[in-house]
Amino acid sequence: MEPLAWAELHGLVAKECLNLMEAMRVIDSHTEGEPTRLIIEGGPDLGGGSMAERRDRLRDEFDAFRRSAILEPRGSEVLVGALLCESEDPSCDAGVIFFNNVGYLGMCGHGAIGVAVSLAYLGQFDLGTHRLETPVGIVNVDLQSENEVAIENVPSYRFRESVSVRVPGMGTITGDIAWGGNWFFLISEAPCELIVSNAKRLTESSEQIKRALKDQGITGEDGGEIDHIEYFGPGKAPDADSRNFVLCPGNAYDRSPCGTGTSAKLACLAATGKLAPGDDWVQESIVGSHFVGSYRLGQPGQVIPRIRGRAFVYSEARLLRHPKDPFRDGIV
Ligand code: PYC
Repeated sequence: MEPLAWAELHGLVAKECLNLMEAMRVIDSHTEGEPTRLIIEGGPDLGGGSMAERRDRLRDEFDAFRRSAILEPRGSEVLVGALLCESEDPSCDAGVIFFNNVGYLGMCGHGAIGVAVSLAYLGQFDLGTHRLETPVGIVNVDLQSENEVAIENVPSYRFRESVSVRVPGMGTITGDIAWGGNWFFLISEAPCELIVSNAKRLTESSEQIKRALKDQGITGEDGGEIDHIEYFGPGKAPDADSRNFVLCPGNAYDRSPCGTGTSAKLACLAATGKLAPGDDWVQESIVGSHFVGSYRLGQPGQVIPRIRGRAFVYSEARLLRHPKDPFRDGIV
């Protein structure tokens, strides 16, 4: 067969196949090591309403879409998805719903930084401040350069101090409960050094703590599950104030210092008077990357955290779902 005819035939077959498939267009980035998959086309029609209402509709009616975008074979447990939506609030530039391998997040700090850098990569965000509507409130994102972003997160606060939980095989563990856009249990003493080679031990012990909190009915203020567990230890870099390990809801650990986790930490530092408004707090992650956090005062008892970090786009792709693919909705 003539090479040209072969190519044409081949092209045709490929085109026909593509017509059968559903495709979503994604931009993948990582923020201080933690990946974000921004979905810019191909999401379900969620209609109007607040971002919380649309997040609920996505969860109740289109959860297969989340699984397809995030689970293997197209994704992994480490990925956080961000579905780009039109905002309801006219003062916002975009709306976003964050999710992971097991469900939906209120906010995601590393994700918001990744979204801003990805939208800049697409030419949709200029340098300067933009507003993102999330299911738990509005987040200001200040794009400072191609890769540097400072977010002003939703109001954050320490809900309870020094809460003890009995953990089978570990004894009594004490920590603070704080909101940073998700619910966190913050523990100042880790069972071992916060280094990647200890990730298995840190993951298993924090999973046990998460389970014990749930079993003993210890929740966030609104009854919300405390689905993020955070250990703290001394920083390793000379300028780091602290290092953390953050267990995410699907039991993967955050490679970044976790934007909402750092916000929860800032709320606790403010509550104990250990950090003054406007002062910097350098939070190092388990992989050695860092966020620079600070806060201003919000409503009584609340702080408005500011988290600065870097993100880099590493891929743009069309994810395809062939109707005959047994794993078109991911491997559950
Ligand atoms: O950066 O807020 C965050 C986050 C939450 C879960 C993973 N990253």
